[in-house]
Amino acid sequence: MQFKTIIEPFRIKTVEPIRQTTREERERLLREAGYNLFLLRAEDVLIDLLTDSGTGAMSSGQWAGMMLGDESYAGARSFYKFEAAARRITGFKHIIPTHQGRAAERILFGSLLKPGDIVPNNTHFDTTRANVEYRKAAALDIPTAEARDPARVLPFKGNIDLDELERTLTEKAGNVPLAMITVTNNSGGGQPVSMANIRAASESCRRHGVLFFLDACRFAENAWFIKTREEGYAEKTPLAIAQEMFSYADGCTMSAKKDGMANIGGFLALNDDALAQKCKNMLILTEGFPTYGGLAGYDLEAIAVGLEEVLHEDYLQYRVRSVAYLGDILTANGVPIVQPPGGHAVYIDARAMLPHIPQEEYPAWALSLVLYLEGGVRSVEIGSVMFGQGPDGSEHSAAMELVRMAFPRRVYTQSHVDYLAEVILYVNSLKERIRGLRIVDAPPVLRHFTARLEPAHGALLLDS
Ligand code: P70
Repeated sequence: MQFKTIIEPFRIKTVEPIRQTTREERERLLREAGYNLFLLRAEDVLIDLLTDSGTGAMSSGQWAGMMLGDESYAGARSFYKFEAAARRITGFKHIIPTHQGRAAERILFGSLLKPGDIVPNNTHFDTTRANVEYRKAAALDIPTAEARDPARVLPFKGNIDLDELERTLTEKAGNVPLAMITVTNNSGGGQPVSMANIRAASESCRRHGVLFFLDACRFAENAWFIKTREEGYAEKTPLAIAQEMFSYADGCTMSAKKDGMANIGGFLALNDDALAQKCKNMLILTEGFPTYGGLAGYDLEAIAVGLEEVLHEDYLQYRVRSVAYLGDILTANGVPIVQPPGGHAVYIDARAMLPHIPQEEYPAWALSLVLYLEGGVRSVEIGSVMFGQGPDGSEHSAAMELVRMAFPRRVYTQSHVDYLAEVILYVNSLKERIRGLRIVDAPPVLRHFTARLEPAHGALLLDS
């Protein structure tokens, strides 16, 4: 290539205005929302990095596909397209559509887990953990030790700790119906898992007769990191790499709202006939008939096209580069982030940035609020509000206090990211004035979505 700039590999055909608010308005809006960014109206947000889930822009190919949607209740043509697209990548025998990832989790865990069981995973994400715990089973996070050090730069910080996995499978034999690996590791910084790690975890599970599943939400980004970081994969296509990743697993859960490039949808895929039958029976009870699983025919079409587009090399190169672009600016200016930048998001290490705020006062939550207050930017806390509550209601500190800025797919341009960097650097310049919060009111599970908080020291940001 003659030129080094990596461009957005698309042009924009439809635009959606975004709205500036004043700082004064945002101060009021935060108060009214109980200091919880989930409770804001989206139109009061300028740049929305709350999640990369379902927030992407669809391509003209996907919109065209939607017009072909077959809305038949049973046996719709759209289902067979969707099934073929998912099977081409995963190779699994049974492809079961669901309305999103957590429905696939609930159905799988509902069919497999009994009270007292243990599910090892590199790191469970919020709904996955909650769905395991809902079955009165234990969600065991066993990332490698390096993953807990945000500043360390390593190629595959998403890896599962293979020794811990082997020990768990040996010591808890009979109580581990399945083990999982989440690609990429969302709670731990969007970090990839190496092919070698997936293969070894799979072998360990096979030896112990335990099912091995991928939580595959961001499989394409993981495949790209394998291509660019793991020896022996540089010449392989993202599709071939993804196929190899799935070949080591017995099944997967998938949220098509991420690397399915769709606004809604997901699937459960697996090889075992009896388990698939059990899952399909559950599906019919709560989601829908197995050829639509709670989705419209046009959703199935959008996912079928999205699963193909997400593996395009120019897209993946742009995707990972645009996240790293923000990460590089922050690193160069001394803002502590999880290193290296992840596939779908940059994560600020709030404990390192705000050492004066104790974990009990939720430093990452406070930082996410100030980013909104100053710049109209919405991010999400991945820290002790999200992960600090045990199934028995007890309070403990999370492993890390992170603010995740997740990039919706194909939505924001480089100047949006330049603005974002400016906001973050400004907030970094007034970090000493940021104060923590306390929870006023929260539900017993998944509290971050609806909890109400208040500043623990009178104000979120002390006057200068
Ligand atoms: C996110 C969303 C969803 C998810 C995931 C992994 C690794 C399963 C699921 C469930 C959730 C979220 C978090 C904060 C704010 C908004 C949304 N992750 N496994 O953004 O999939 O949502 O389709 O049920 O990351 O990371 P689904």
